[in-house]
Amino acid sequence: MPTRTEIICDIDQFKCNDGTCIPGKLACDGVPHCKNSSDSEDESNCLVIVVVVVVVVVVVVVVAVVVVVVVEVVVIVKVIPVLVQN
Ligand SMILES: [Ca+2]
Repeated sequence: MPTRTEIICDIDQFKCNDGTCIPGKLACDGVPHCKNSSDSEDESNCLVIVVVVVVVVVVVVVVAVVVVVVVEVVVIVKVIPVLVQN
């Protein structure tokens, strides 16, 4: 039984469907780099990556804003009355 050699790309590389490894920075740069590909897979699914990054950034910002608002409300409700009484 013949054995298939699995091509393993480095962690900073993108693996094309034909097994070719290209530098990761060439993926999603708007230029097809996978040679034997009709659908230039190094340029597909890029929108999904962008959307995921945007969603993560939005979630982080929203959480940060909520934390700041909660801290400010706690200061206003708990700390200021104590300072005013003293
Ligand atoms: Ca590319």
